[in-house]
Amino acid sequence: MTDLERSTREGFASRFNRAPLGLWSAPGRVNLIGEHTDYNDGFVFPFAIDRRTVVALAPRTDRLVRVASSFADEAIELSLDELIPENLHGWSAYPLGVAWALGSFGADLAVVSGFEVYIDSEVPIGAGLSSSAAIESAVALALNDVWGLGLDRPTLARVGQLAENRAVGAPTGIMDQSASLLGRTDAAVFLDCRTLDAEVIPLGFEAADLDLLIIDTRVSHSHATGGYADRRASCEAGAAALGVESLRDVAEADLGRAAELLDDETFRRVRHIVTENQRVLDTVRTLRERGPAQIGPLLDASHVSMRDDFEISVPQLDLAVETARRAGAIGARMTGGGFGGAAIALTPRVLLPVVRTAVAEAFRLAEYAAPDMFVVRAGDGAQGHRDESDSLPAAG
Ligand code: GAF
Repeated sequence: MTDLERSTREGFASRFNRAPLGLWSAPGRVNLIGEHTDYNDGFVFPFAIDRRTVVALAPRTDRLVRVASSFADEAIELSLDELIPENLHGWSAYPLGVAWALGSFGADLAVVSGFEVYIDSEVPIGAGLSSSAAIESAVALALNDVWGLGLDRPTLARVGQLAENRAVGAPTGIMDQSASLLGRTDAAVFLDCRTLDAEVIPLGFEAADLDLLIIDTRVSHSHATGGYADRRASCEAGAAALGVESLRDVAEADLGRAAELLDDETFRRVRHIVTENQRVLDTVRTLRERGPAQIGPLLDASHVSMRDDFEISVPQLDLAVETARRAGAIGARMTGGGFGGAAIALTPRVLLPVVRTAVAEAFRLAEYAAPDMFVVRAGDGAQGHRDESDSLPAAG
């Protein structure tokens, strides 16, 4: 048992005065490439990281739900009869939103049992590593088991997305939950967000002596407000003006016509999505044919596109990316929804200290808050087990 699993079990016991039925966990994610393409029916290539959220959960015999966590003092209580998005607020909207969303995927919320859940996490909050998807995926896996729903993992990803869209109010796509549920050690998830076909592809970073450095700028962001929804609306407006169902249906060869039909800003939003989809395909092909040391230019081009066309970067992210590249990273880009959060820098292991020092110094000179920097590795997706058995079969 890991330290985090032990502390989650203890947190449950001290909060609810009994033992949980079991522990379920799910990781945060890093997106290697493919940004804002998920809600445009496009391609993404994220991986689950080696930092997890653990939930300890036990059913009740009545209809009460009680939710507690290591990151909030108060426990939230409500009856399953009151479980609607309008009643869910703050951090508890993530776990409770999942319970509500399962009602759209086969759970009969009028008859299922209440439950108690305690949540602890080592996924940094606000760093752009999807601490939210980690909670949603762990809770979805736990309730899928405890309520006996038999849903497969792609469906559990849709449950988490629905919770995020309706209970949290962030109009996000399917990428983060898919990575958290489908990820594997040393591999990334190549996901077609239109068909939800997923392929797990080895990254080979270890063998190539490469590390993925996270540079968390500590500029906070929220996808429930402002820019994220605005970008999504621009994409939908662009698709409508071009007469296609989604921007997935626009090819690079169509961009000339798009430039004539669209205003400059909408055109640049569209161009980011179209070229980013192609960069995901190129990254997967390059990785397979030439290895991870060759994908750097695609990461760099992705950042430029997000900075100039999609306009979701911030000066701290640009500085992190430029400095890391100059200090020896083979490719770097902001990752996640943007407007803050983290950059990634794919770095030869021997140059890690040089890159870290250069970025820290650049931030100091610019008088920005010191960034938080750490290496992440691709880890396994969500998993869980009840106490009385060693392990549960994978969902689905
Ligand atoms: C956030 C969202 F949750 C994802 O669905 C995705 O759109 C991402 O931003 C941008 O690629 O993480």
